[in-house]
Amino acid sequence: MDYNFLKVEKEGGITILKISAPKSLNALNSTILKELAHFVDNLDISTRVLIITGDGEKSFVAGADISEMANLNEQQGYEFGKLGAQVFRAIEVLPIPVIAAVNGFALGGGCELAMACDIRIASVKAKFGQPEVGLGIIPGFSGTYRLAKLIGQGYAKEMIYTGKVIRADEALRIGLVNATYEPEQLMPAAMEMAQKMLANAPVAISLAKQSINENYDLDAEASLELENKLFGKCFATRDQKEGMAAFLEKRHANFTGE
Ligand code: CO8
Repeated sequence: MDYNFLKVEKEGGITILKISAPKSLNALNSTILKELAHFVDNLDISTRVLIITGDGEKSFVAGADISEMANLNEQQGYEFGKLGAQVFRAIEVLPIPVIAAVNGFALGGGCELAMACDIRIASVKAKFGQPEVGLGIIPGFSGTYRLAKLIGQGYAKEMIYTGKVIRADEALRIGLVNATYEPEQLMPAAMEMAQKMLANAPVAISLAKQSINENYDLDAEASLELENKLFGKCFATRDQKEGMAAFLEKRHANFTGE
């Protein structure tokens, strides 16, 4: 499929996805959401780390497309929200690490997209917010769920009720992003992080991701049992034998993802 709003680049095992709708600061309309869904469903299996960023210098994603939402009725609003939530969930459960390199505005659905990624790093020029209540709606692409989990209910409620837009240094302080960089250093930093991941065993990373993601919604007993099961699974992989043999033989491991 040819994409009108996505730009895809590959560098070894790293795929870089740019959301590109320059006329609306990369706001997400339903066509972009469908392109994203197609991209995620058909992600090339040689991709071992995905980096998502916004095209241009100003914006990561400035939210869902307000012009498309303006005249929706209740059922259409439900369906639009569901489309976004399903795409973001598909990103969240990809069996590979996904890094959001937030290069500018990450508002509304943009902040929600970043939160569906495993890790967020940001340009010092990035701005974050959930301004939906100022438009008469709530965060509808799973923002009420993920923001509260990521930064705690107190600050999530403050951000959502006030709709305030925060700078990257504040996002760093509250744990919404892991690190901030000068704009020109953002993509190199994302690539460097991805390269470090590439050096490790892919199945182990995927199982660790599954364990962290699924543990979130379980009680302590179920959570520890899940981790235990996934830990056991690692021992069925060639990479576990290779990783431990390499350590014992004092050499670098050669992981194959088996
Ligand atoms: N939707 C549509 N168009 C947008 C959006 C958007 N979210 N954001 C920016 N644009 C457009 C502007 O309308 C403008 O278009 P034009 O040139 O034709 O007038 C163009 O992009 C450039 O924007 P500005 O001129 O406003 O640029 P500024 O630098 O002055 O301001 C801002 C940048 C601060 C980002 C400003 O554009 C802004 O406030 N945008 C809206 C941000 C926002 O409110 N986002 C949240 C949207 S709601 C949402 O995401 C809900 C998700 C859940 C949906 C659930 C569905 C039921």
